[in-house]
Amino acid sequence: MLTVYSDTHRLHHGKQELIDGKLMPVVEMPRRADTVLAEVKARSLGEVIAPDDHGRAPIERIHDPRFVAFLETAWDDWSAAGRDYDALPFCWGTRTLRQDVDPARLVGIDAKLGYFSFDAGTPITAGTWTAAYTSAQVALTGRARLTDTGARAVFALCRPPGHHAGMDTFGGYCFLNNAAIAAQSFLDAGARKVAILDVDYHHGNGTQQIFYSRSDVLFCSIHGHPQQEFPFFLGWPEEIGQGPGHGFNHNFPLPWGSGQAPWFEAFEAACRKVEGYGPEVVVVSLGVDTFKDDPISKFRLETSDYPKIGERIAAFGCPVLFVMEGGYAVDQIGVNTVGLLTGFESAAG
Ligand code: SP5
Ligand code: ZN
Repeated sequence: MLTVYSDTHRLHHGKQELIDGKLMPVVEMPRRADTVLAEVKARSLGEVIAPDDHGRAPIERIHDPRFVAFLETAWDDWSAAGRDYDALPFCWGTRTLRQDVDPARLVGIDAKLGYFSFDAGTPITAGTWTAAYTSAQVALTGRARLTDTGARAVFALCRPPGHHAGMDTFGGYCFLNNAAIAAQSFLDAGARKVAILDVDYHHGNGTQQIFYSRSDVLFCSIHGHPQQEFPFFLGWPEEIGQGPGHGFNHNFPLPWGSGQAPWFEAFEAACRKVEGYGPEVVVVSLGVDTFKDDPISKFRLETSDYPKIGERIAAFGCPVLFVMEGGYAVDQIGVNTVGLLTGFESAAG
């Protein structure tokens, strides 16, 4: 299996995030991608290539251009305000404040950070824009390779991750929604039905929001129940899509402590939704924070479970783009991620 990867991810290295009410060292660190790449090489998964530059247009098929422009200049605006440490928002326009302010009227960086975000756990640093832009290009290059070569699968080793980023919001360590950008790019290259299967521990709230009213992209997610887990305010089972998207969104939330049996039962139900939809291509939002030793998550999958996930995905029988999302047990995310991919390869033949 081909891997797409760029060292540019290193330019995004936040120092601290707000976690349990305290500023703590970030868990979404460059060494995550290093561990995965090292295992790709150790297991001889296949060739590793650098991304091509597909430009800004495919990003703006998903994200509001004002949001993209904000991300591009956020660090400079923050620096111009005299700050030489990571940028974090602290004030949001929730229910009792105005929801409809034209963002063009928001002048200060603190207002813009609040407008375009939903959490205080996602620091912006000097290299964040370049890293996030390149991460989207990694996914887009994976999409192009899959379309152009007729390969069964490609691995887009994206960092920073993407599935929490909405049409005009960043959060959950995500800035640009790599999986959504790739899914749209498949459609723009001629596909008519794309499914996104999100196996990250957290709900892919950004991906759900982006495609919630559409029937050309099915979204299925297995994740920590929003009653207990971030992002709390989306990911409930009754969210099944709206308007033309009604019936094209499926959430499978599970309680803290869920291990192999309940996880695979929910995963099987999600896989059946994918198969019932009959997509031409599947994008997998591949997080391995479902692992029992993940420092911020509370599922209990074991290393031996990951190849089985890959085997089941291979049974879809259609091309698959794997897009890296979360996973914070840094020493094991390589083994678990590549274990899933080699499980896919052995079953896909
Ligand atoms: C891509 C991805 O996996 N993003 C995850 C973002 C999670 N951010 C919120 C983390 C909250 C952690 N709370 C548990 C603290 C343990 N003491
Ligand atoms: Zn996650």
